[in-house]
Amino acid sequence: MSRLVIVSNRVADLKTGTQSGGLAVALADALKERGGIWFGWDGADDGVTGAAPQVETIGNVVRIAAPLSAEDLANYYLGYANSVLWPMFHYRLDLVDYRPEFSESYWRVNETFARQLNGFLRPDDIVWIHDYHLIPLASCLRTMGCKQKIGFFLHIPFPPSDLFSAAPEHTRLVEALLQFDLIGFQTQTDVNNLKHYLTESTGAVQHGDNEFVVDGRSVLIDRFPIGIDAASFAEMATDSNDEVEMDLMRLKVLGRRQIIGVDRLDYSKGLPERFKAFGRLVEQHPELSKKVSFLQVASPTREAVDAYADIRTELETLAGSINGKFADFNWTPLRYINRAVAREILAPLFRGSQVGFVTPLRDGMNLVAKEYIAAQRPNDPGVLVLSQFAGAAEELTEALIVNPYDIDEMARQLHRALVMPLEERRERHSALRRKVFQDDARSWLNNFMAVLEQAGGGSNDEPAR
Ligand code: ADQ
Repeated sequence: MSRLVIVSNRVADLKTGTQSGGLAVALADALKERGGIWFGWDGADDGVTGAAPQVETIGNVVRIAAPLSAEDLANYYLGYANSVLWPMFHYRLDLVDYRPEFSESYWRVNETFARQLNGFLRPDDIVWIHDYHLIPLASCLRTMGCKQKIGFFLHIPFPPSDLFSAAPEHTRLVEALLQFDLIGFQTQTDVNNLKHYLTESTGAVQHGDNEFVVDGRSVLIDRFPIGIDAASFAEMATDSNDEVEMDLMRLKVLGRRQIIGVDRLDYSKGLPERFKAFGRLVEQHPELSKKVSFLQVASPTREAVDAYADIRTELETLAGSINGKFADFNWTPLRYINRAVAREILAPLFRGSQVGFVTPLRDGMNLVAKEYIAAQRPNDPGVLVLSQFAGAAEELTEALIVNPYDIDEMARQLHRALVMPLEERRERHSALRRKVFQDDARSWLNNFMAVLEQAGGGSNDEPAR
């Protein structure tokens, strides 16, 4: 079996690993089985781009942690990746902040990473590159003569052709993408978006359903919806945690039900709309006064980017005004926690909450939706209210699917979730649970690897299949 080489923006901590999500664990397990390399940025903000990376061997896995300078972090990571590609791929051209220095840094950092990684590659390695930070990496490796199979998985959405064509450097980005042998997306919508672009705007010729041939190279494009490690998350949800138990007990004694939301504090997650929908629910249903509360956990990210600072201020104002209007001396309708919470606490909190409220305006997949389902008690499960614009909605069709821009509809579906009879809750949950357990992190990984192993091969000299 070939060695596996994983490249992600930030290299995983392969020693402790426990605090990370199911994805990092699944990838690390696959690496340990096959042997290989995990390459990525070392996470520090004071390095020298291009300086020797830190190389550590753990069993049969080599961890390569590359440094970046503060300037490149500002321009490559916060700049091009998170102020150009992130908004563009989340259909938010209005938030794209394109600057030449961002672009210069993005392409140069990718070239530097390629040069550093290339020295460690063997001819029969299989390379799997993750996410929008690293779109140019395969083309840089190809220029250096790499002929290995190289796959790419995009964790975020891929925008419709019209929108993408309006973005700076779209041609250059797609030319870089076409140097992969396999391009994996979360949903069929994303797959179709790239296919339309290729058909309309490039000379790529489609063969069958998902193969494109460009300049004699074959590229496969397919959907690989990501999953969670459902079994271990479900187990974590049953582990007792004193603080969570006390809080849930208090809610029970008061006859209060809980709606829960958990996100990174990102404008793509639809948080202001969600807060407003909860406010609307409480306003339209006075009988729910003191009977329901909404717990929103939102951890700050990318705060140096203006759009993130703006959304934080907006949420603080909204939370204050909803509580100011509806709270009583013994009831806080909306509890808003502005930091990360350990998974060991999140899992039982999901289990103790009667509604999972997951309403991004646009999301690649959204793992919180799957975690909420995995954490529920099968005999008395809660209800998932899910945005139609989360990738997860393509699979989790038994959730209450909502339009996150429609505040009234969200309030109506929240109410429906809160009063849903046990039998309907069980039926919906058992269908959802089956999917979340079946299509878990491990099966996602195996499916992607199986297709990549069969993919065309990276050589520009070889004729297409
Ligand atoms: P994210 O945008 O980060 O991921 P998501 O899929 O929800 O979004 O994953 C977040 C993970 O972090 C979940 O495991 C969640 O439990 C955890 N998390 C979120 N907020 C937290 C908080 N406040 N405290 C503690 N933990 C928190 C990107 C894409 C998604 C895609 C994933 C995986 O944007 O669409 O599903 O990658 O491919």
